[in-house]
Amino acid sequence: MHIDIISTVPDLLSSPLSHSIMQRAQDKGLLTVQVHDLRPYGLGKHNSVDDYQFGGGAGMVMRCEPLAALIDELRAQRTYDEIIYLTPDGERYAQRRANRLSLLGNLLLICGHYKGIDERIREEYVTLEISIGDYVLSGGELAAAVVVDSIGRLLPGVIGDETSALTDTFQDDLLAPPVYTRPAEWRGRAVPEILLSGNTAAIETWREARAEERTAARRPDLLPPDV
Ligand code: 6GU
Repeated sequence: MHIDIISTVPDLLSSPLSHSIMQRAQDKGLLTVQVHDLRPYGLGKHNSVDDYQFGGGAGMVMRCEPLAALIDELRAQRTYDEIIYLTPDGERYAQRRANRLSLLGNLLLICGHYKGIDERIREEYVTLEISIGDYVLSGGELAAAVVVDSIGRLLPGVIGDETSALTDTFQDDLLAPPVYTRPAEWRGRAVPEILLSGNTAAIETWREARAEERTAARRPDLLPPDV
């Protein structure tokens, strides 16, 4: 998979994408991520990428021309399966979307700043708009890092234990059950005995029950409606 990211603050993206699992995905050649600085495409001697909004109101809007110039340049090199704009008024991001995106080949992510990007860029180029939750970030970069991480770890071969991504919280609309490692007793707290029993069927039943219990307590919205 190849992911291009357009940003006015590319530095914000370098650190999260160059650690542990993201780095492993890239080292193994399973994922390539390229961050493209929008600033050189800005207008005038200050390379301006934003302007006041028509109709008045606080906050600047990112102009069409710099974005269009960079997007056109990138599209001349690749065909994108999705052109994604990260925005708090986008579709709420969840595991289902991460799963689907992880099956694609080329993605282009656009990070906005200020009041966002001119609506006409969304109409002209964007095929998918994503929000990572109901709160406002100062720019799309952290959201883009979230999206890239959530996709990257799903690519076959990225995570060592192939089954581990499948048992994640949310992967079957349930929160994950509690997990334990050594020592078997710590500060008077014992690990649930069943986990030491070696009875894999009983352990699986126990984990399912704990997952359902935890989901009912913390995220009842994830459970199917009562009939
Ligand atoms: Cl994708 N962008 C910004 N700026 N804020 C957000 C967001 C995205 N998702 C939630 N809040």
